[in-house]
Amino acid sequence: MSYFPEIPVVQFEGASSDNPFAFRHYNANEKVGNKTMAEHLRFAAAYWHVMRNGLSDPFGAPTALMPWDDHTESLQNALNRVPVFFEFLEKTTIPYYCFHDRDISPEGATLSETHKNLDRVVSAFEAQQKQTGKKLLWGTACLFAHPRYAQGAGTSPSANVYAYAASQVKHALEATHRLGGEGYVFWGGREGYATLLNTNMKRELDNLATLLHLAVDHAKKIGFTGQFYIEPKPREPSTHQYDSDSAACLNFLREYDLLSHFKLNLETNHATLAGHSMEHEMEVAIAANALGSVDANRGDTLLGWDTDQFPSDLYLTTNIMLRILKMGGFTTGGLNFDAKRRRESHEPADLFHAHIGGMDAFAYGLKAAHRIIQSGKIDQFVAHRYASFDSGIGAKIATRTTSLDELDHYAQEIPAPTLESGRQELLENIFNAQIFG
Ligand code: XLS
Ligand code: NI
Ligand code: NI
Repeated sequence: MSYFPEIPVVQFEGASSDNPFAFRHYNANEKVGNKTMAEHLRFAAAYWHVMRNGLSDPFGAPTALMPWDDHTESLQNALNRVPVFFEFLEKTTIPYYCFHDRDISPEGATLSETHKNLDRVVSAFEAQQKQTGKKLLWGTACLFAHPRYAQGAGTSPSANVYAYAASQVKHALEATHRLGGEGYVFWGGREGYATLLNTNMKRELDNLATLLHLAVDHAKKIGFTGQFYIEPKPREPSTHQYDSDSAACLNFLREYDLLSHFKLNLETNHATLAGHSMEHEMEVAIAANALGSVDANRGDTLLGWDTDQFPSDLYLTTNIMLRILKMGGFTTGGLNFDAKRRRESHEPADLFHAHIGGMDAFAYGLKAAHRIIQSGKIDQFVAHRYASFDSGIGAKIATRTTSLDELDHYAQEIPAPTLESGRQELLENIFNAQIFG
């Protein structure tokens, strides 16, 4: 039985191919440096977008055609979706996936029935993983959709709501563990506030940190050794979310003694919502040795919200892969397409066009980033730009073995410093030369 009978298993055909269901750059086993493209890129598909996103928007009904789905919240419908998703993974050759507990299984009449539903669907995932060799990059709990979480989950003003959230985290973590997940994500869409008039910020942050500590403790208890991540986002759906950007997350993790247990899962469109570039967010995380994984998408410069579009911008993919390569590659993380088709792209075939395009854009970015590193020109320029800190008075500053007295004396003895060009335009030309190939 095939759910996508018209779609072939997507193969690499090279840049000259005009087959819309072929890769032009992503060649899984081709080596770039000392690893294959598949090893570098570690692509994952997001269950919530592929299987559950009907493509509605705040002004209009869903448009997505999902002939396999009966549009009920029944357990049977949840089970029916599972083989569809795995056929999708097989045909796109995407090796990993990510899920929220509530994407894959419905709420029951009681919390314990809800957990039973999850267990049942996880068994179906387990069987499909065994059959196809597909793997779980990370799991997470949806602590933002249900009305009970309207005022927060780990930051709810109600201890009972908090307990519900904790119960969900426990079961989602156990499901992730059962499926051999390499990571577990916390994204706090409701962990923030709408107004400070009713908010005790300190109390909410303390409680949120406790939830993360409890999760770390529980992971130890059940033997889950995967990586925990926080995914920053400044707003949407909440007016202000505590995990607003890389710097805010790192500060929170440090303050509450969680930095040794967590890394960041950075999403491009969240970076731009926070008023940063993705490159900026990555540099901040990498400097703290805390870049774990990437939610690969992009925003639209003309729209101010999280459009979660598929990555197609080669500048962006090159910049992302440049930083991934420089940090030595992903370990537990990967490139998760947390991206949705446009509402107008409602046919199943569009799911394939979207992912094929994203995979090719990242494969191209990987090759360009590798060429940039190989040419060494930008790295040499940057090294030279800071070379004055490698010896003499600069080395004393770098090793913090000087004083204001010494620097004062030194500065008065030397000729006035002259300005050296930052060469931004030259560097942009060098970067472009490698994108052109
Ligand atoms: C929403 C987030 C979400 C997380 C997982 O904006 O990107 O999808 O990745 O909860
Ligand atoms: Ni995301
Ligand atoms: Ni997002």
